[in-house]
Amino acid sequence: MRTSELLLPTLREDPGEAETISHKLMLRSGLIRKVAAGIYTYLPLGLRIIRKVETIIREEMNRAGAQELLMPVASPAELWKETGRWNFYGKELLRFKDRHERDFCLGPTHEEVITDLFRREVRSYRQLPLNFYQIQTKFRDEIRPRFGLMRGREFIMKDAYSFDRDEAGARVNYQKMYDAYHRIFTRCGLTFRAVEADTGLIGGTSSHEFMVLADTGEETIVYSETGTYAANVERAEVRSSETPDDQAMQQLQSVQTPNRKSVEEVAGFLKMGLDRVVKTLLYASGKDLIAVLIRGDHEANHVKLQRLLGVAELELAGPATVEKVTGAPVGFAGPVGLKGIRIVADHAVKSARNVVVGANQADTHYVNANYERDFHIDQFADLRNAKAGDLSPGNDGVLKTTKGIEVGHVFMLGTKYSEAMKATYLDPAGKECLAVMGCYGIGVGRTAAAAVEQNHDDKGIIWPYPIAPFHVHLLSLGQSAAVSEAASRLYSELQRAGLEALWDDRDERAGVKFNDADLIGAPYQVVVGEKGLADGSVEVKLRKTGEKIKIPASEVAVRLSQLSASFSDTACS
Ligand code: 9G3
Repeated sequence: MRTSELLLPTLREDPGEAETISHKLMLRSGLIRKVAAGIYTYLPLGLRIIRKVETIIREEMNRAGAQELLMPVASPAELWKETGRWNFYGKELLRFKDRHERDFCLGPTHEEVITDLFRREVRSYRQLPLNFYQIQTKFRDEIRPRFGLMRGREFIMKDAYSFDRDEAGARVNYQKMYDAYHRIFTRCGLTFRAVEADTGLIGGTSSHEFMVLADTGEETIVYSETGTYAANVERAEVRSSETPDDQAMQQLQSVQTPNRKSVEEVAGFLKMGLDRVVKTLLYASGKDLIAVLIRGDHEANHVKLQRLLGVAELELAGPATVEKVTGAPVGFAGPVGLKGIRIVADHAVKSARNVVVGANQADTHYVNANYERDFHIDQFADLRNAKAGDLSPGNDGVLKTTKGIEVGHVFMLGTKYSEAMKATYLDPAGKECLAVMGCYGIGVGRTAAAAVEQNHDDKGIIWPYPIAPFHVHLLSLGQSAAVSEAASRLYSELQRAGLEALWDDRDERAGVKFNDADLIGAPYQVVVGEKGLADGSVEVKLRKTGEKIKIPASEVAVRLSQLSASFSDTACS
């Protein structure tokens, strides 16, 4: 392709709304453009990357024995009502009515649709195992779409669904998908790690997330420094190692804490450690309210609380609700005398003695509050985030934390959907049996964005060879006939050698072309200029290292295609 014919609107500056480096660079290098919040157009160069990721995914899914199909974006409400998810999900499920007033949603995932296909078309155990996949557009109406393709509302997902006769069969498919994901992300040139994950609201028995390790990742991973344990912090159990606090109970006392609301402010004001304060968080799920007690030095785990309550919709109650329930503004809520609301607490609260809690009165806290004597708790559960220094649940050392971007997720689903939708097969004895399912997702755009998060410098993107939009960025400097002829010849030779070349043939200054080439991030840059041509040579630059070598123009195509053979992803799979 020639830049003069392409829509490739590179930007000199970071657009204001972009926060993460991948969002900034994907906008600046002309890969995507926003149409609405969380909704993007993939420009020609951006689409080339998406298509390369899809091709790697397709090859590995086919190799793993999955068969590709394509399900619709519009999903009828009836199917979602059978599984109870039509009402389970809130505004994230974008619903609409057709001209006949029938209810539909834009598919955020396709368990219902694929299970409906299965129950209509599959009858015998002989037809199992089956594994269907699609690479298709999803819609999830996120409250706060951000970070470009990292958390969009409309996005391309590869989603696969396996059907087996039994749990043992399902585990075989799960392992095949797990291994296929390992090959996919390796071939995409990513540094990643599979971690134990929460089965969340999808249900099912176990799952793993494939995380691209990056400091800007939204997910927190806890892992054992000396062992093999690694999990998304949403899922990581906490092995309560609190030693019972055996100090005597002191007398309950209310103290003035003028305008001290946060745990830090209260602890600082009372000259106590954060672990001596117990925070009371009020959550609302629809109309239901619940008070959650967490020790001051711990973080509440939203996903664990959702699982405990079995709800999808859960958020911190607003200030008005807090005021109504506790009689005090936010920051002074506490369990003492709190009536008419369920109180759950993290295990660590149970053994805490003489703690500080809100007094349900403005600017007032209690000190020396003690569970059972001064306040009751309806249920104890593991409700906090594991943190660095905790004992590993894998019993293999002490935990550390790091950040990751979730690019893939594999789930053992069990019979949750086949039971709800009566998706059965006849076993050899002719008995109706529930199909055992698995489901497996990859965010295609998110994989590309994660690759940028992991592969960039201050000049721009450094694409891993297998998913680069082009292998060679050919720059002709100046408008002389000699340069244009040499560049044109080289352009054809590169293509004949099987390399994808982007020729920057614009009438632009050299500096503009160099900056754009570094920003766009093709693995190789080839510069054709008057000076070099004087001795028949061109300059080749390796984007990743900045290393430059002079090569006779006649040898460039061969040398680069040899070099590329070592980079191409099939070589490293
Ligand atoms: C919804 C909405 C959002 C959702 C879901 C349903 C996430 C939902 C989980 C999954 C599980 C797997 C197949 C591919 C791999 C992931 N967000 N999930 O089920 F209605 Cl609005 O999607 N599905």
